[in-house]
Amino acid sequence: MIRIADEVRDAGAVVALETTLVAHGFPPGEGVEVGLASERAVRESGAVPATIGVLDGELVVGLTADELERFDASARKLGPRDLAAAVVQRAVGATTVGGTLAACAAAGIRVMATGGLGGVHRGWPTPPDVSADLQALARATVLVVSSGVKSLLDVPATAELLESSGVPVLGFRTGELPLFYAATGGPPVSARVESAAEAAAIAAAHWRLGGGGLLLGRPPVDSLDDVEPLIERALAAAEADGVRGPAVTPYVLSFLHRESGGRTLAANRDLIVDNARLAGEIAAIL
Ligand code: PSU
Ligand code: MN
Repeated sequence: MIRIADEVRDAGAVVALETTLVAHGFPPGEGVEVGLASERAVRESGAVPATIGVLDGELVVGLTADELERFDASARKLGPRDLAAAVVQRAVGATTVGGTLAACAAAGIRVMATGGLGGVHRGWPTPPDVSADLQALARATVLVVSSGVKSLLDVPATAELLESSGVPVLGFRTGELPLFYAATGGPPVSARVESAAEAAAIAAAHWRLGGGGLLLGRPPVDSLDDVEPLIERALAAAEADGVRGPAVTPYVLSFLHRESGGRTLAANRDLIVDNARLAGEIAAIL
């Protein structure tokens, strides 16, 4: 039911990568390129990438490049609760951060990278939409490297929930949780770190103390500071089109990619690959 690639099983340092951003976060074809670029970045840091998804009745930890090609917009989006059904029903299933963390537990992986964590959607409790990423992170024994929480969400509320759940929120050379496309303006982190080694040491200490998941926020190198009006337009369009639940994030991302003339797309790609590189450095140290 679970297939772990030999290279992943034998590796000392592994970084888990998700497939929802591959299938649903980019225009057709480009998501696979981002996934492969992330894998290369992990390798350049001295770790082995384990891209995770459900295929042909198995939860695969360490997809091949050919297998990754099958993750297009028709793939199911799999949170933690969806893994079993996708395996039994032999669906092509793209794992979210939460779904990927569930696989990390099964495979013993301690570091993962993504673009932006899911969280509390704006307007809570209407809709009462909170990503399963948060509970999964609280339960996992994994350090997630991201550019904070996706800023189409209610980031301060998400930060509060992370605090309530006992999840350390580390800032990579910043005291503010990055706002996905924007480097500054987010809520304060619980601790600022200056290096990959310091983040690795804190994660190891957190686990020795019986703790679970940690978030490490790495700010995007090229900060986009003018996206908020576009995000508001995207959310209004989603509402007008009756888009709900798991469909909201893919809808909003593609709206932004289109309406920004590709600026958010380039930013999203770069930050994902840079997060994968940093995650690789941390895995190599751990
Ligand atoms: N980061 C990106 N693009 C994405 C995601 C993260 O740059 O598409 C995905 C992750 O898989 C995350 C999901 O778990 O968005 C959150 O979806 P939702 O808001 O529906 O929980
Ligand atoms: Mn949701």
